[in-house]
Amino acid sequence: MIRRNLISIIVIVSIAILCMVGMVFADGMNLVFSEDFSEDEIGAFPSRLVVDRGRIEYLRVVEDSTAVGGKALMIMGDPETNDTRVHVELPELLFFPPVFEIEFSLRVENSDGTNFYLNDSEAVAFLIISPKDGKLRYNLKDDIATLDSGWNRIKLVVDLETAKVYVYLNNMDVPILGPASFYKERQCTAREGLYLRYQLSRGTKHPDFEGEIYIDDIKVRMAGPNTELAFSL
Ligand SMILES: [Ca+2]
Repeated sequence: MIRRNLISIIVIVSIAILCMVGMVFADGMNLVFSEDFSEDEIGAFPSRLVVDRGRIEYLRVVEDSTAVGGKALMIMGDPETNDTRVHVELPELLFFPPVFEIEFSLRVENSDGTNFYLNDSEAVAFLIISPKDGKLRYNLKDDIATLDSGWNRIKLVVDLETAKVYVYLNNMDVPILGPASFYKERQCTAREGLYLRYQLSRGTKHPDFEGEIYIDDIKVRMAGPNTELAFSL
């Protein structure tokens, strides 16, 4: 009787473990970073992003009833400094998977001098996305889509192994671009220290740039069986 109970327990525990493993690997992508600024103080710097260069008047969390959780990150071009910059560090993993997704919401009031960069630890740019005159421009060359005047959802699917990227805008089923090459056909050799940078240029070089954008609901997902494990270490 005891033995039969023991076997039952082992079977139940095994099924439970298999179910959990199945959930983790269901779509092969694990959420490793999520930020909607709802925990941040209004009028403060974003607490979980890294502010490289920015004054609080031009870079801060603001109240926004149309944003997820009622708050968003405002970034504006600063007439006194050449760049307002903030970045999201991609998690450093022991076994960095080759494919990852970055998703965020974007609302553009004025796109002057605005670019988003995917950089490595040595500040080499692999990807430059620019909201420009109501369009989305890829790697400073081609306009790939028209932005909505309200919130837009942008997703980048990046494969470091093949050095290719897919860009999605609002419709997450069909990419608007891809597979497309990295900026200047670069390869990504350094997999540690990758980051996505939001940058607005202005300062004395471009005093007429009055860029103003809003960012919200940033999510980073990574593929591969190591992701969950590495994050629990
Ligand atoms: Ca939000």
